[in-house]
Amino acid sequence: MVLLRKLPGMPGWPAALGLRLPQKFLFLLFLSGLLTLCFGALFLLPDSSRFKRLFLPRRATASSSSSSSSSASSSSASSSSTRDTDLPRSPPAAAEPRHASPAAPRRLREKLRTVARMAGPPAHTAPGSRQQVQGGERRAEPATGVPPARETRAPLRFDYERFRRSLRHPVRGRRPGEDPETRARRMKIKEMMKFAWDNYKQYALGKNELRPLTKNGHIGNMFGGLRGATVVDALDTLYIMELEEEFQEAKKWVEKSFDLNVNGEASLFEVNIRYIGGLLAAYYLTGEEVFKSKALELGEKLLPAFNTPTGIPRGVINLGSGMSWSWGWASAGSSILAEFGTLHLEFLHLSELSGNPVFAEKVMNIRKVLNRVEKPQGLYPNFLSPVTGNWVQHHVSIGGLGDSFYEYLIKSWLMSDKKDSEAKKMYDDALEAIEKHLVKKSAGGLTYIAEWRGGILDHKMGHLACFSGGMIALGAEHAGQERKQHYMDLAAEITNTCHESYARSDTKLGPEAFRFDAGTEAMATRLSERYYILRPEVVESYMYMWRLTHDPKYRQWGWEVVKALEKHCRVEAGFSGIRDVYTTTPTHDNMQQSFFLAETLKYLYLLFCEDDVLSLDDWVFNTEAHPLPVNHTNFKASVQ
Ligand code: DMJ
Repeated sequence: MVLLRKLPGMPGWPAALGLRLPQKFLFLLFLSGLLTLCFGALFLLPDSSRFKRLFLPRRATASSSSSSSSSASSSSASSSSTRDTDLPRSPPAAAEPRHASPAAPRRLREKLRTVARMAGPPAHTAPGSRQQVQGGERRAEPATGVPPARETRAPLRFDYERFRRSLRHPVRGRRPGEDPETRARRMKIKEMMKFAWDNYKQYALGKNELRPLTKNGHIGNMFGGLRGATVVDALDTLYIMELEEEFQEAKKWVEKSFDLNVNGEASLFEVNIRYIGGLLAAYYLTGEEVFKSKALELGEKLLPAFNTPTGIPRGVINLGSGMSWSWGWASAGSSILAEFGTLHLEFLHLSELSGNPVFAEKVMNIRKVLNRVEKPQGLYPNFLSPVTGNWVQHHVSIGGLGDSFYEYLIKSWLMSDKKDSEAKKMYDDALEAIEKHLVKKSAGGLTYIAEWRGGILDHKMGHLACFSGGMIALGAEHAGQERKQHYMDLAAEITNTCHESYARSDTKLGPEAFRFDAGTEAMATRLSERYYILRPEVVESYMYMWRLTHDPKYRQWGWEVVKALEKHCRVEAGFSGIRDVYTTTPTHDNMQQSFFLAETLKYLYLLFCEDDVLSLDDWVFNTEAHPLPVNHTNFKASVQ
């Protein structure tokens, strides 16, 4: 209209139509009626939240915008897909919070109701828990992200004492007359932990990792300015090993120096598995409130990463501003399966402890998106667009980029006390597809899991993929009778192959990746794959295989690793990774990874413990080996 009026030589409109005054009046009446109708329709359309946002104050749109969330579909979001593709590391366009809503499919709504029931009405409020950071702006939101339930019962809180009473075994186990050799070996591993901790404390306390050759600390850029990754990763290992003084040192650092008000780009996945996992485990083991409140506060800071059209989080988040990005290296602005698929265990516990279902809602929505998307040959590719919810590339791997997604499916089921049958089914179906398309036997009779690139197999296994022996054994325990032996055999074969990758090296430590082609079996063929960075996956599988079979060879193999670590990785001021496992005089990489204390040493220690220490009946280990309790019972109690 305005344009027409301003055009030179054009009369005003509707004068341009040559209307008289009464006709003009009627025309304007008609026009205003039409406008009113259009305006009203915006509010009645099923997905009117975007328009409502233009007209209503933000606070009022919170629940309605969430109603559109669960219906995010590939088609509706496809137009922004190009932007996401072009600018993988640029801030995303403001997106709606994706909460459960009346529009969510019935199954999801029921699940969320169950989770909300399990969590009870919000009673505990973590610092900042009623605010959600979005795109750098803090705005008020209901803590749950869903309209508050009309609740008249007394509020419930997490009852720590009740939780402890529900455990079936003492956390640190009993010590019935054990054989002296097993005890001596366990004590040796405890000494290694003390050595690793003492050196970290002396040279790098407060930094993320120790550099044991140069005797200083390393900060890196994975944790968005958070410090003390080794402290948080080590807490539960120190506690389990009864290194009391060292545990107190670590706890004191968390109380006095662990600063969450940071402003940097963090990996959502790494912060979750190391920091949130480590803090949650420390809380469940000790009941110390500081661990719980830090975990909840940090959990809140991760929530803005989920503000994408599908609710699939992006991989990188600025912990200060709440802006999130996809990794620059990730195909077409995609999110990584092993990253967004490895949040479930921790996020359910954040909801359990806070009484705030928002965390559970976020991860249940991820599952919903994954259930909806078509799987090529039943397989889960590693790259998914957070904008469209479609796969971006058909690369499938049970090693890096895919690994812990599968682990979290079976562990979600176990952690739910075997009630989450959806997770179990997803795991069973995924494993069946993996076995059908990826599991192979070498000419020399070694079973391995290849990688899949759009139907073409890459006959390679990464060190990371070696966790799968333990996972398959853990799942086999609970498979139907006829499948159980089959999966236990598969788990044993894979664990054996991973052991071969160690046994065939000069150092008796395994390479980062090993191959089965051109006459090679279980050895690295490329220079760039010959390093060992103190990774845990092989000993992790030994630990599960030992617990589930009690075949002494697994303890024997674990002890070989202890000796190799002592010989090749122990240096004057800690433990270091090595650059080449195929030489007896390897050079060191000058890095004591935090997962060495969280995982490698913990799994080795547990291998030489009785089964009731962190019993598999009571605990599941997150992917960084932090124990989280099985939900045997409802831990909530009324607060009078
Ligand atoms: C750990 O941080 C976790 O186990 C993760 O799932 C994968 N890799 C490292 C250790 O290798």
